[in-house]
Amino acid sequence: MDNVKELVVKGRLKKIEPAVQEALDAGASAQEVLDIMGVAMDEVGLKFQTNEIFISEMLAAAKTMQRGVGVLKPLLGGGGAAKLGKFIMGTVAGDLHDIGKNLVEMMIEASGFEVIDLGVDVPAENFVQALRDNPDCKIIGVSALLTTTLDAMKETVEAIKESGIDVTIMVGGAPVTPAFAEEIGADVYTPDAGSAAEKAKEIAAALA
Ligand code: B1M
Repeated sequence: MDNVKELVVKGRLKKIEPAVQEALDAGASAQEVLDIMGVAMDEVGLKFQTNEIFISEMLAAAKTMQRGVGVLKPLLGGGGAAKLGKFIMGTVAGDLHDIGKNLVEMMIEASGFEVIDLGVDVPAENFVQALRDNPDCKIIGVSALLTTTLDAMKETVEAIKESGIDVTIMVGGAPVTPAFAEEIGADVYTPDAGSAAEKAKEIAAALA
């Protein structure tokens, strides 16, 4: 596990897959390996903040984590046919962070939803258009990782509300708080991928 963490922090892309496999073989659970990679990313964020590393190194760490997550994916998600309906998700305009979004999508998909991924840097109108294109979709997820893109999250929620489309709006991401979610009129805030998937299942059950 220490090796996995160090490889993510240092952005050692080529070495991460065998290291993750080694940690699993040694008895670590997929969730534990995922958690340690999250700890590594926090360390990377701190190093960036204190000018110890450059953006290129932060990007290398992100790519390394993403590749490591690839090894865990079959273990974290049960897969199976989508039974709970569609779930549209994206990261707001101006924001390129997608590791957290991808994890949320992975857990939601594993819970039985068909996930429609809008990607990153998604303008508010594209969220609305995706809902128009998928009128059977009853839940949408909006992610933001920068304090500077919280305004874009607000605009996105407003645009969806103004469209009159009947959909439950879930929001999340590191700078998002329950109070902010309430202030902008989002329906649900969850702090992480696991709780997002749980909440989405609850919503789908209530709508069924
Ligand atoms: Co950026 N970045 N970054 N970055 N980056 C942060 C967020 C930062 C905190 C680093 C720091 O300074 N300490 C800081 C933001 C400061 C702030 O706004 N207060 C920052 C900055 C400043 C920037 C740039 C502006 C740097 C620059 O250019 N000067 C720039 C912005 C680019 C842009 O978006 N326009 C930038 C760029 C990048 C990279 C491209 C290099 C890379 C992203 C690569 C990628 O995503 N493909 C990157 C990275 C990797 C980070 C850190 C280090 C790690 C983010 C991450 O992947 N975490 C990050 C520091 C940190 O987070 N500690 C940082 C792991 C991931 C699993 O967690 O994304 O939080 P997270 O997702 C969680 C929850 O938040 C939640 O569930 C997820 C899983 O449990 N969640 C939801 C997320 N969405 C949800 C939605 C939900 C529910 C839960 O419902 C719908």
